[in-house]
Amino acid sequence: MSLQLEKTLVILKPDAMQRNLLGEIITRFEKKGLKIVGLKMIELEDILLDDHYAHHKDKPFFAGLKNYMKSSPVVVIALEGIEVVEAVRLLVGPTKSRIADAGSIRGDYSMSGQTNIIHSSDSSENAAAEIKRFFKAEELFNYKKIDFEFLYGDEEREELV
Ligand code: 3AN
Repeated sequence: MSLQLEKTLVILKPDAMQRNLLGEIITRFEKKGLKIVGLKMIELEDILLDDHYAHHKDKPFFAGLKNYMKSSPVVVIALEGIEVVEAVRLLVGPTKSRIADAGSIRGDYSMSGQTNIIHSSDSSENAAAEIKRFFKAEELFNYKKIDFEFLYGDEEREELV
C-alpha cells in the first residue's frame, strides 16, 4: 500500500460568511489536523461558477444557485493531508444539510440543501481541477508544519510517495 499527500478545495459559501461561521469551520479543519496550503477571500463571477457547477447547468435551481454564490464574497481554502478529499467530505456531510449527521459541518450549522455552508471537492481528480480553477500556482504554499509527525504514524509517513 502506498499513501499520497493530496489536496482538496473547500469554499466557505455566502451563508457561512453572513452567519459568522468562518472561524468555527476553519478551527474544525485545524483541529482535525488538515494543513492549510492556500486561503483567500474572493467574489465569484459567472464564468467561474459556470465551470464549477457545470454538472448542474440544466437543473431548475441553477440560476438561484449562482445568485446565492454571488450574494457576498466567499472564502476558498486548499487543504492538504493523506486521503484528504474523503476526510473533508466526511467532515462536511451530505448535500441536504437537514439529514446530515450531527457533528458534521452541514449537520451542525445548516438546514438547507442549497444554502449548505460549504463546498468540498468530491474526488481527487475534481480537487486538482478545482484548485487550479480557484488558485494561481503562487497562491499555494509548500511549507513544513511541526505537527506532521504526530498527526500520522511512522508507517503512514514512510508509505508516502
Ligand atoms: P455537494 O456540494 O454536496 O457536493 P452538489 O455538487 O450536487 O453537492 O451540488 C452543488 C451545490 O448545488 C450544493 N452544495 C447546493 O448548494 C446546490 N444544490 C444541489 N442540489 C440542489 C437542489 N436540489 N436545490 C438547490 N440547490 C442545490
